[in-house]
Amino acid sequence: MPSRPEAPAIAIIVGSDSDLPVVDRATQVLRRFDLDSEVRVASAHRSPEYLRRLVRDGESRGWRVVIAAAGGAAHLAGAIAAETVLPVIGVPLDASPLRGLDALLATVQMPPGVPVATVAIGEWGMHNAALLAVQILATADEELRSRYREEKASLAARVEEKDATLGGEQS
Ligand code: RP5
Repeated sequence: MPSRPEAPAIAIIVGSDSDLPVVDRATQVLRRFDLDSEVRVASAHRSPEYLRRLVRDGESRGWRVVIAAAGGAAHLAGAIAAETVLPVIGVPLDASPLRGLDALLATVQMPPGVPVATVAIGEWGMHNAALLAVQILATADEELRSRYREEKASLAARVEEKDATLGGEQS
């Protein structure tokens, strides 16, 4: 496995290269905070040994939080959480006729002892997974925390602007 000496704090692992299109949603969010991520493909089912080595190597190189996105009977996030003490955010993807409900249940319903912070299915989940990763890093980074506060303030301002376009009329 290609190994680099220093890694970004955020890793995004997907179960297949067919999942890669949704990764953009997360990397765009991270870029707003000037954060890089390391995007990797590894499967809990098809390449369990490779996944294990990837996670152990990533943790030793400096990953601090892992976003794991997979579809179908998605055990990726749980399998990663089994190998590391890093926080793992699971993103269920819509990749089968069950439209992500299968991945949601497989990802969210972890037995006690091995938590996975599961977010929404698909693009919304990728977006929020990136924000959650920023929040986790921000617990030990005052500058990042302050930027996150600004992000929330601008979110609120955008809602108020949209409301203002209605002319402030009450129904
Ligand atoms: C999962 O199976 C992957 O995360 C992907 O969402 C799904 C289908 O994978 P491919 O058959 O397209 O490689 O493991």
